[in-house]
Amino acid sequence: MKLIIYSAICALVLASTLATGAAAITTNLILNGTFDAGTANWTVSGVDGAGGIRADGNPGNAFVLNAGGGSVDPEISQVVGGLNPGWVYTLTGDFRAYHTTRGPSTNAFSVQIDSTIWDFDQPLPLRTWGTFSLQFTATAASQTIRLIGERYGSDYSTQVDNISLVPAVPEPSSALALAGGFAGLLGMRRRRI
Ligand SMILES: [Ca+2]
Ligand SMILES: [Ca+2]
Repeated sequence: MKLIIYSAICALVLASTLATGAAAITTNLILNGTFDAGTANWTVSGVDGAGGIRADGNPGNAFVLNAGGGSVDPEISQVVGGLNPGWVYTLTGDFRAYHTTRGPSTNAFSVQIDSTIWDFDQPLPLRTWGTFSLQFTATAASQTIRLIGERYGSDYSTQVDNISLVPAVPEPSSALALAGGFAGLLGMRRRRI
């Protein structure tokens, strides 16, 4: 009887773990993170005519954060809903130094979530795609994600694509490792009886 209960608990934990892992790769809380729909769902601020949507993304459309290098930094932002306060989330995206006359440079690109800022160095060399990634703990059900270029008075434009925001739960590989662990425990339990 004990073995049956133990097995049932293992099965429940395993099913729950696998379900959570699967959700991690399917639910992107950012809308139009690929820019396939142009600037839909995004608010654009401080971007000049040398910036905006371009078709040479990774792939398809992507957004170029460009301004004149002055005090107003070019940015796009999106208010993300559906967050669970207290949960940890992972924000990722592709980015690269875009214009040929300047950069790549350090601290030329930032992500700001409400009042917290993460600075990133542009990938080397020029026009090589890289990935930025950060984790944060949600403090409200809805928060504002801002992607900002030409930071701190610089004139180093950045192109962004494939923006994703998902809960930072175990990846499917971790879930499978856990499944292996549970199976091993079950086997040990059986041998002892
Ligand atoms: Ca794209
Ligand atoms: Ca510029």
